[in-house]
Amino acid sequence: MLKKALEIENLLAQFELKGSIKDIRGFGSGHINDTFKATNAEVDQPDYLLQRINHQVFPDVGPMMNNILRVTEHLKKARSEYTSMTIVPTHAGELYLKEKDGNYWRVYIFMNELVSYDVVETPEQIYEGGKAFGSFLRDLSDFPAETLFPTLPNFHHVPMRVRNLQQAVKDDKAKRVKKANHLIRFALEVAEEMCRIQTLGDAGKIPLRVTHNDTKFNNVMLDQSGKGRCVIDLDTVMPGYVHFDFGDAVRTSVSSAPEDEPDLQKIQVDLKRFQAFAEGYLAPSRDILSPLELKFLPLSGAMLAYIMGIRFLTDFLQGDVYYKTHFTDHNFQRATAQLDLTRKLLERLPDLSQVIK
Ligand code: GN1
Ligand code: MG
Repeated sequence: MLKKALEIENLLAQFELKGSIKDIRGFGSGHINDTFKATNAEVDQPDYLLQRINHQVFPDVGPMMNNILRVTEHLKKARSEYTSMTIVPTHAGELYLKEKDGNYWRVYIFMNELVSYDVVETPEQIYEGGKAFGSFLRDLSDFPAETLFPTLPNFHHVPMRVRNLQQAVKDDKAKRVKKANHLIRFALEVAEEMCRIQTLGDAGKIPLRVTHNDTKFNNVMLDQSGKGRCVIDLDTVMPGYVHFDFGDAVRTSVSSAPEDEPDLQKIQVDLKRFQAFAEGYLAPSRDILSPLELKFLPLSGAMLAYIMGIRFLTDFLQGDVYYKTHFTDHNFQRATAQLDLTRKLLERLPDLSQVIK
């Protein structure tokens, strides 16, 4: 629920803001946190992004914010062509505010001159976004990954996600298994194939790196000329495999259809889009990746579409308890789209591998 404007103003007054706020409104399309834009009355002072952190999903707000601070500071020092998010502390010097009612809030500087796309439009934008994500990986390759707090342990762990799905099927809490049977069947059919990258990781054959873990395309900001400038939404930055970041960006850029597209005909794997993304991502990062990491990049898009597909499906079966939904069956529609994309990405695997080669 949106708090009354006055309450939000009081809340903002506890942060180190410059100027004075003239307007506050809901912002963005995230599925987890509540986001607002606070506009400054003074033109030469910044606008701000205010977020209420969903602490059901993120129980350890302090360590999470500490990860974000350390990573953004490292990125700013990397002196690359990219910028990074800036946390605005409270007057008490904290990275977030805990209210008496138990809510957690934080503030960032709003990047007015930059834009992001829920559905990315051109190969040039895809290349630029890919390059920004690839640079993120490279610029953090000298950061000690093991010192980051595991904000959401096993976040992209496919075997665990499959077990959660199986449990939700067994419980059938919302009495929706019948409706979703065809999706469950497909999900279990491809489960083994989808576990391959995790198996390599468990065997120590691919390294843990600092990864973003939520590289859907609306988490990269481009400037007015279309150049990639900043990777945002660092809540899930923690140790992971390159495949998590490469795959989530492939999932959200390879087709011109949105994540919850109801018309499956519109979900297509466009090789030109894939190539633009891969070229962008690998330009800054190719040199740090091992042959085995490179070899499994083509499979990673299907893996991330699969992870999202079964997470949406699990949430649907549990009665929509995790993601924000905008209509009845929204999670069902999302799961249907993401599992359809999984199947299509698996069918095109030989072509994707050809592009990476
Ligand atoms: C959630 O915060 P947001 O909306 O970018 C989710 C991601 C999913 C994404 C699907 C913490 O991200 O893992 O990929 O929705 N984040 C969390 O759109 O669960
Ligand atoms: Mg997020």
